[in-house]
Amino acid sequence: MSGSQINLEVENKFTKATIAIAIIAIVLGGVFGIIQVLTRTPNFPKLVGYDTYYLALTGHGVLMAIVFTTFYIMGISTYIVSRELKVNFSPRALWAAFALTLLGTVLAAIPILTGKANVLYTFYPPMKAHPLFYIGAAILVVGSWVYTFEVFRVFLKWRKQNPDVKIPVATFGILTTFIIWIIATPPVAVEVLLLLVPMSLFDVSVDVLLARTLFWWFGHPLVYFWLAPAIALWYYLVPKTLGVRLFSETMAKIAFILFIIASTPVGLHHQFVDPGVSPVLKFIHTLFTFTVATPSMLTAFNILATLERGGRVRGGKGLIGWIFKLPWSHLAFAGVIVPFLLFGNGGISGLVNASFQLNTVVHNTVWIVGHFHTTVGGAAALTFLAVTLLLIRELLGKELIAPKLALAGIYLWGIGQYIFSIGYYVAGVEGAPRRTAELTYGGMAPPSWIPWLQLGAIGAMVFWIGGVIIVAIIALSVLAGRPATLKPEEKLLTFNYTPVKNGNGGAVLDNMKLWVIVAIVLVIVGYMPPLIEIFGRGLSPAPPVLP
Ligand code: HAS
Repeated sequence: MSGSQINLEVENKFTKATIAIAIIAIVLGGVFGIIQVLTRTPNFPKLVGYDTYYLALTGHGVLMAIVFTTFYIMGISTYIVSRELKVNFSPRALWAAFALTLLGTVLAAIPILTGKANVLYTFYPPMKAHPLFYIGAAILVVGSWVYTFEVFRVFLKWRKQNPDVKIPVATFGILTTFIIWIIATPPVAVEVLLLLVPMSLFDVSVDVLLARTLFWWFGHPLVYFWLAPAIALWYYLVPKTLGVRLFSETMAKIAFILFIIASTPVGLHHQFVDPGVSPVLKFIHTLFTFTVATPSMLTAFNILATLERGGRVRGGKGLIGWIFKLPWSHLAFAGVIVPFLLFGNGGISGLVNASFQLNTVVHNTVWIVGHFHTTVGGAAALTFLAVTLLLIRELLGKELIAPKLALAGIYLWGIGQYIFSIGYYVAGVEGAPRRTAELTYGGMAPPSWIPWLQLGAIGAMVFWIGGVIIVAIIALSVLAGRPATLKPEEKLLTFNYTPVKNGNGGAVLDNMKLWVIVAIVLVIVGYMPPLIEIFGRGLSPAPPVLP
């Protein structure tokens, strides 16, 4: 059905089910998170032994970076696209995607939780996990593909009925998310199915450089799979909570287009220190990396300009007076602005990572951990949790049991992550490694690391408490929240879109086929040379080892 009003019963059920799984994942992942940060911090309580540390680290990475994000993004995408386009999703496709993604998650979780997959979320060979881990991961990806094609089908159906109507910005962001996903995931499926499943089942040796290159072909665009839905929510909610228009919808769409075309041919920036890939190719990926940083900076400008517009309509004067007029105590506003500010931190540290020379200083240090907790753990995860708080009222029809405490949780998360990242940035530059249970090296490590690692741990505890508060309020409001009485102006997540005809310039921006073709060409430019180099030299497979 499509048209002015559609029945959203199936879509709403799917959104509730997927976000419920996502919240369970972040709770489990959060338990692992606090265990690992306390255990690894010098002079802090060692909660677990080394083996369990790597079980927790694998569980934390997989549950947070893959399970929480994938389920949440499928849920919120369905909510947004069905409302903006007023086209129903196929119940069969939605529930098939849900079942496959959940099956894959459970199959991968069994070896993780039983300590038979301590390979971390990047599962680099030659370390090998139980076959179920890889088979589960592959099924999860297939489930997400089923969902991806359903999003495309809904969009194409809408496009056929509305050939010259502008694509609404939030839906444009969701399309961006899944175009990136469908371009980036085939290589990791090849790595898992053709290299890692045979390795785990039959001890087949694997060329490590080939496996890592296929993984990072997927691994960096993965971050924009996480980021694009969060940015789509920022573009929608920031102007909505301020009662103004987004500074520039055109700029927003250009940002999403740059994400589509430049987010994949960058993965070698995770392999700057890998031998076997020529510096020229690494440099080309660096150029693409700085290209894909541009849409985030466009987003920074677009959101900041919208904030200034919102502050000035509230009487803000002078260069910075408008900042103090913004509704900082408004839950929805805080829920998108704190992640945005965290992304200011995480994005800039990403540019350091991407700088070839600087990367040799920060690679495999806790600097990287500071970077990705303020990006996926800040920009994306906190946006998703904050929007979940809003959905309690607007989708479940229940009041939050303690909205002011939820607001405090959002700020605690933001402040804690800043403290965490600063501690880890400094310790990282001094050389403190990531992914290690032990950091003092039996007293031989530089003592200067210790206070910064401890500052990081204090920050982690602060943002962990913020997360516990937010998730507790979500759970208790679902269970015991009073029926919500929402005034029309309080309903923010309506995603009501009034069709607007496209002008010529707009039609180019909305030409998704063009951007997909450009993206695929750039992926070929970015990845054929390294693959030719790897295969041209001849593979050097390494026998698998247990972690
Ligand atoms: Fe990254 C490693 C480079 C963005 C996540 N990244 C990771 C890993 C994860 C991750 C999970 O070049 C670890 C993977 C592993 O386990 O090994 N990353 C970048 C670059 C960007 C970037 C250039 N990363 C992200 C996002 C993520 C994410 C987004 C998740 C959602 N990253 C790297 C590199 C590595 C890496 C290397 C490998 C390092 C190594 O050696 O292992 C860019 O897209 C960032 C662009 C963003 C900006 C900021 C825009 C600012 C905004 C807000 C402004 C706010 C203002 C107000 C102005 C340029 C939108 C206040 C301002 C303040 C400053 C407070």
